[in-house]
Amino acid sequence: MTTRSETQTTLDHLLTEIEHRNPAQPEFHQAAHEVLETLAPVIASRPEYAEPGFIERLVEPERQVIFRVPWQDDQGRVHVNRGFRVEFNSALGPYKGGLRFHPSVNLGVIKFLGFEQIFKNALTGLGIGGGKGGSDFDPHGRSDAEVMRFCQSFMTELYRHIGEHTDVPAGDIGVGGREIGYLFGQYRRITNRWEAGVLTGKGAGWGGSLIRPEATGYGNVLFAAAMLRERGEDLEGQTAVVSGSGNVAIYTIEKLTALGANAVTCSDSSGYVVDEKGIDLDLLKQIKEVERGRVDAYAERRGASARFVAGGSVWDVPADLALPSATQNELDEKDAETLIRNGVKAVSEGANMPATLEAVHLLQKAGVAFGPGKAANAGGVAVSALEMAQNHARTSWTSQRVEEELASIMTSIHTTCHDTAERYGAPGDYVTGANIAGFERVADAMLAQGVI
Ligand code: NDP
Ligand code: 2IT
Repeated sequence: MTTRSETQTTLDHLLTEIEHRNPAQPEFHQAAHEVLETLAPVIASRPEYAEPGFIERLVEPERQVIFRVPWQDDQGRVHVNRGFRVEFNSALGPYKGGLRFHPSVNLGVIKFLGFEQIFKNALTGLGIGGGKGGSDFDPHGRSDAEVMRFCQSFMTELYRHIGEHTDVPAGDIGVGGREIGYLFGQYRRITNRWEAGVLTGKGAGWGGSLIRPEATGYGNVLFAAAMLRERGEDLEGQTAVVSGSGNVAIYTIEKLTALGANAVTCSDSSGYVVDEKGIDLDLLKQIKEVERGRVDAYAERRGASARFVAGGSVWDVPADLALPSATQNELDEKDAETLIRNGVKAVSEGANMPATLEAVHLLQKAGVAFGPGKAANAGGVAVSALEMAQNHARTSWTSQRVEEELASIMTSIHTTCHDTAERYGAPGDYVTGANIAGFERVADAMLAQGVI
């Protein structure tokens, strides 16, 4: 039996090798680091996990597809973007994970997201493997017709790699209901199949699940509430800062408000809004979901309670809770220090890897309850898996049923992370709990299925 410290040394060597073999992929290195720095106790406890080559298989995607996406804008000019799909691990089920359309997308970003997705999906307890995809296409300022032509071109290549039993994409940054509609239409046209389960996040009238749009945000608030309950508190009367103003942020604010908290901020890449009275969701939804506008328009139309701060950090706003819901590395060490100074009690990640490694360490050291994204934001992919189940049975569930299932999955993820952390000598450390619990489920399936 190897000791924990010998195991950690092996893992540290492996991390160096990962950096060498995957140059210029800092986000992937960071995600691998965050997981591997917590696994020593579990790997040291089972010789099979420590077998040479085992962790090496876990950090190497099963398949990576990169393709050209040419499309024409409304003026007839040709643009060439790059498309990606990283099929990381299918030991537990078909690859499952979103598509991101954002100019910052590159292979390293998609690999970090795919790697996170393996453990997140395992934590849901459902039969889904891990994958992620997207493009460096920027949908901001593009007409519906341009977005449609882009989606059609993207799917004209992607269709051959996906399928309800193979790989099931969904939305992420820049990909919502509109894009899933165009992507589904082109898949159906090319394949001549009504294969509802090939994509999730579809419209409720044509195979989508009720509560899928709300699921990530609602789930994150339920996770934050569970962490607070552990400390003898609840959401009632707590002030919350939320970043982002897209799908995850909007439904995070909605659930916080419904459970009695006061969500006072939202943001986008132009800056942030503080609204002392609490964010007015009807106005935010009108600006973001209908008009596809910017958050400064919210402050302009809301009146005296709200102000817009161009640039700056939303984490400067004092609050009991912080729910980062925009993008990776949006909350750094300095932001963590500010949050701690302002007495934050819990930070729960709606986005994927929004807190840097240094920020996570600081928050945990200060005794702040920290919910890592792979646990806290798993409600979205969990309801995607419920959408697949409904598609398979050719049925649709009521919103009440989906919401009850979501609540029970989030409670179970919280309990699993909490209890696993305790079992491995790290009480209250949800990062360790999530990583080990997700790892155990995937690793056992990989071991049972042989060296492939
Ligand atoms: P949306 O595209 O709906 O919204 C993204 C929001 O984040 C926008 O307000 C956007 O502002 C802001 N944002 C994005 N990139 C940046 C950036 N580089 N700098 C500053 N602001 C930025 O995406 P989602 O709400 O779906 O996703 C948000 C996060 O949640 C992502 O990390 C995603 O991976 C994660 N997530 C999403 C799930 C889902 O079901 N959708 C499930 C689990 C996690 P702007 O418009 O100015 O770019
Ligand atoms: O990061 C994520 O979990 C998502 N973007 C949702 C993935 C999904 O397949 O619903």
